[in-house]
Amino acid sequence: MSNTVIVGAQWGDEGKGKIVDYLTEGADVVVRAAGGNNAGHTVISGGTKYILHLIPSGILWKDKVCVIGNGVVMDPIGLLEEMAKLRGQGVSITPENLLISETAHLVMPYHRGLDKAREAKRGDKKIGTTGRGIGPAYADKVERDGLRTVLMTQPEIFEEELRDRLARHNATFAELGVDLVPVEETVKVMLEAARTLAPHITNTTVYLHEAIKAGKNLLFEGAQGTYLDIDHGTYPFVTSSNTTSGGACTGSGVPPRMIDKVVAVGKAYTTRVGSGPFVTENDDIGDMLHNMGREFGATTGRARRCGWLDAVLVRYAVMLNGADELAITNLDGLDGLDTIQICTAYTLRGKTIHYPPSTAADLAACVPVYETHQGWKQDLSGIKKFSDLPPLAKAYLKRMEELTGARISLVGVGPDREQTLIV
Ligand code: 2SA
Ligand code: GDP
Ligand code: MG
Repeated sequence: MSNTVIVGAQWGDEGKGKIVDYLTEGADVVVRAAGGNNAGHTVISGGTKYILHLIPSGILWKDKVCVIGNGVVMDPIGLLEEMAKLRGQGVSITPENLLISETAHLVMPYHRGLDKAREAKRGDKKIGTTGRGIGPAYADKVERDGLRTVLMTQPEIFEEELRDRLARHNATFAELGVDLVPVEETVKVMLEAARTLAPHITNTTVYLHEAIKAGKNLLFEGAQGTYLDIDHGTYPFVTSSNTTSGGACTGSGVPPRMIDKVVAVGKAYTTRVGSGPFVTENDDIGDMLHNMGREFGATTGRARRCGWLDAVLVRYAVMLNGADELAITNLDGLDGLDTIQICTAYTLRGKTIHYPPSTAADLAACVPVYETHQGWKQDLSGIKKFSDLPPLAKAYLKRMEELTGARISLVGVGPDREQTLIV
C-alpha cells in the first residue's frame, strides 16, 4: 500500500493532470482535496484531449474510484457541465466511480457574482481570479455561512437554507449595485442538480479509510500550485485554499502518517496566470511558447505569463511540501533555444538570498541571479527513453536536481500520456 500526494511546485499548470493520469495506473483511488473548478487539468490520451476541472483525472481510467474531498468547493452546475462533456467524450461517470464528500462546500451563483464584482472594484490591484466564485465560497466556509453538499441529500432543508442565503446576498448585492441572483430560478436549478448529484454524495473520509485498510493505493491530485497557497503563496495574489501537501490531509480526512510519498510537479520553465510578482518573467519566452499554441489557461483560455526556471521557488516548494521526488514536464518547450537560463538565487536590497521572501512586495523587488546553460537544439517529443535524451538536456535536469535538492523521477517531453520518461 502506498499513498502519494501530487502537488504543483510553481504557480499551477505544471502538468499535474498529465502526471496524475500517468501515475493512476498504479493507484486505486484518486482524490481531489482542495480548490474547485478554477482548476484546469489537461490529459491527452490516444489523441483525445480531456480537461478536468473538479473531477479527478483518474476518471479517465476504468475501475478507478474518484473522490471529491471535503476541502474542495464544488459548483454543482459546473460539475454537471463537466460530467456531460466527459460523458460526450465516452467517459463513464457513475455514483460508484465518483464520490463527493458530504462536507465539501457548495459554490453558488452569488459567489461567482461576488468574485467578479470584487475583482472589478480592485482596479490595478486585481488578483486575476478565474471568476469561478472560489474566494467568496471559501470565505463563506470560514465565516461559517456556507452550504455543504450534504444538503443536496436533504431537499427541504437545502431549499430553506438556499432561500435564506439568496435573500441575504441579494440584499448586499442591492447595496453594491450588483445584479441580483434570480431566486426562483436558482432554487429550481439547484434542487434539480441536487437530485442528480445526491447519489454521489457520501462520507468520503470513511470511504478513504476503509480503502486504505483494504490495502488500496490513494493518489491525491493537487490543484493550483505552491505559490498560490493561501498561507505559503504570494499573498494576496493566491487562491483561497491550501494547495501545498498538507492540504491533501485536511481536505480529505486522511491523516499525515498515512501519506507515504509526495511528488512535486514542475515545468522546465515557469508560468503564472493572474497578477502578482514573477521574478524570472520573460516576454520572449512567452511569445515563443504562445506562438507554438502553448500556455493558455485550461479553464479561462487566458495567455499565461512565462519565464525562465526559478530554482529558488522550486527549492522552497520541495522543502515546504516535503517532496520526495520531482516530475518535470514540458522539457520540450525549451527545444529551440540556443541558451537557457536558470535563476539560482535572488538579490534583494543588495543581499543574496536563496529562499523567496515572505511578502509579494519583497518578491517583486528581487532581482534574479542567472546561470546560463547551452540549449540542446533538438526535438525531444519523439524520445521514448530517458537514456536517449541529449546530454545537454540531461545536464539541465541534473543541475535542477542539485539546485532544488530533489531527485527527478519523471520527465515530460510532450502532452500525451505516452510522452513521459521514467528516470
Ligand atoms: P481563483 O479563481 O480565486 O482561484 O484565482 C486566484 C489566483 O489563482 C490562480 N489560479 C490559477 N492559476 C493557474 N491555473 C489555474 N487553473 C486554470 C488553468 C487557469 C485558467 O489550468 O489554466 O484557465 O486561467 C488557476 N486557478 C486559479 C488565478 O490565476 C489567480 O492568480
Ligand atoms: P495542470 O493544471 O497542472 O494539470 O496543468 P494544465 O493542464 O493546466 O497545463 C499544462 C499544459 O501543459 C497542458 O496543456 C498539458 O497538455 C501540457 N503538458 C503537460 N506536460 C507536458 C509536456 O511534457 N510537454 C508538453 N509539450 N506539454 C505538456
Ligand atoms: Mg491547470
